[in-house]
Amino acid sequence: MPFGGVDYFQIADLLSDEEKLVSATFRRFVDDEIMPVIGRHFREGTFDTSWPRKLGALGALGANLVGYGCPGLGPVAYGLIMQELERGDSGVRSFASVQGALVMYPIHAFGSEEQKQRYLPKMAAGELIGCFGLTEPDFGSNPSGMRTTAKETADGYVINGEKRWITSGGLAEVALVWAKCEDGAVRGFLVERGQKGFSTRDIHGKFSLRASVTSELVFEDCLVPKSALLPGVKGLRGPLSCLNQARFGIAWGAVGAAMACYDEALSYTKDRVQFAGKPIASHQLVQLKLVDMLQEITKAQLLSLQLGRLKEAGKVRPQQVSLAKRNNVKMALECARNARDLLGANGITDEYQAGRHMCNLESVFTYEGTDHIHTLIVGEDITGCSAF
Ligand code: TGC
Ligand code: FAD
Repeated sequence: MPFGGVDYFQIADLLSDEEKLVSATFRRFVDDEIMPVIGRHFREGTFDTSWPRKLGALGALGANLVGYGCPGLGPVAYGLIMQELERGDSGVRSFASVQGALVMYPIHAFGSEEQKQRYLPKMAAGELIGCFGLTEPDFGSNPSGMRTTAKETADGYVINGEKRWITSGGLAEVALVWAKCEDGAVRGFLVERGQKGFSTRDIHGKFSLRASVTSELVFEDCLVPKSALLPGVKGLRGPLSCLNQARFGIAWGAVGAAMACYDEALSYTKDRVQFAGKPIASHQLVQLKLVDMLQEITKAQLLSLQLGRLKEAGKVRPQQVSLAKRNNVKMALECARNARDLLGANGITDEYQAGRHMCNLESVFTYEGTDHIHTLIVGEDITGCSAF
């Protein structure tokens, strides 16, 4: 059942049969393959390296791209995949987002035919992992200030610089790295693991996204061939257009995490008894929290669906994607915090999901444009005044 039974307004009736089937397929996958092991991976801080191929076999990687081994699904089906994956864990959705929206999409949209043939089929199958290096230690919200450079020589480009907070960095065989060329223009380069002068270091001690690999990428006089350059895009528009794709998936994904928290809180409060032998679900203040969660989830489901239909019709604007990412992530974080509260002390253990989702969503609130940055993107759109 799409929306996993959290469908107060029969929104599933607005989906096509194909969209319902895709949703059900990934619901089963998450129940069978993610839920039994995610608690352990989160606790141990490990990413399950069997996931990429399993996700690839089901068509989750670059699901909305056409050709080169990609399934060519519509945006709503793609969004439903992200929703189901993030119902499992934001780290699993992050892996799929980065692979599909941040690495495969730009290769598909801006790559040479040779690059498409070389990378896309293997990436779609989950046989080759990619990462996206935009953020630097001193340039997160403002990537235009990046210090990583690419200098053209007779043999290719020499890249120098450092990227930080890069999802899948330590796993990736290919890194899409954004660097400034001598003319000041930002360009994308596909740098393969093993290239001299390129190394990665994983970041440890995370409270959040513990079942996802997050790394630094270091480039020290790293010479890449001319064929490593993404030929089809120049300027910050390149990486920012990838972010539109990934933010769209996050807007859907966050609703999945919220639904998992609501489901868990609803069933817990019906079982947990306090005062006069009554379940805590019978108290008005508890019902208020449950109803607030359901109400906000329902609004976010409708927002994502209309965002998907606009994308399908080729009418979606980046600012609309920003509004949806901002609303849905904030909503999911609030749901996770409320669910954690309703679980009492049990909510702080990893025997339950709410605490894990709550910690994960703190990253989702920050990455792919912080809540503030999306506020300012929409603020500029409606007022015409830039407030960055
Ligand atoms: P600005 O001067 O506004 O624009 C520069 C050029 O880019 C174009 N542009 C866009 N193009 C496509 N899509 C968009 N959303 C675009 N926004 C702007 C713009 O038209 C212009 O093009 P041109 O041809 O005229 O040069 O740029 P700015 O430097 O003022 O920056 C604007 C700002 C602050 C909104 C942008 O820098 C921003 O979005 N910052 C947030 C950074 C961010 O989100 N980083 C995410 C890193 S990746 C990540 O977090 C992965 S997490 C793992 C996972 O997804 O699961
Ligand atoms: P900063 O930009 O320093 O922001 C700190 C605070 O200042 C925030 O509250 C922010 O909203 C606020 N702020 C900044 N500027 C303004 C302003 N003008 N007005 C108002 N408030 C402002 N990046 C990648 O390139 N690839 C990845 O794969 C990737 N994966 C990530 C995975 C994880 C788990 C995390 C946590 C991050 C990842 N990132 C990745 C980086 C992410 O995109 C950045 O963390 C994010 O863009 C914010 O940058 P920052 O952390 O430097 O924060």
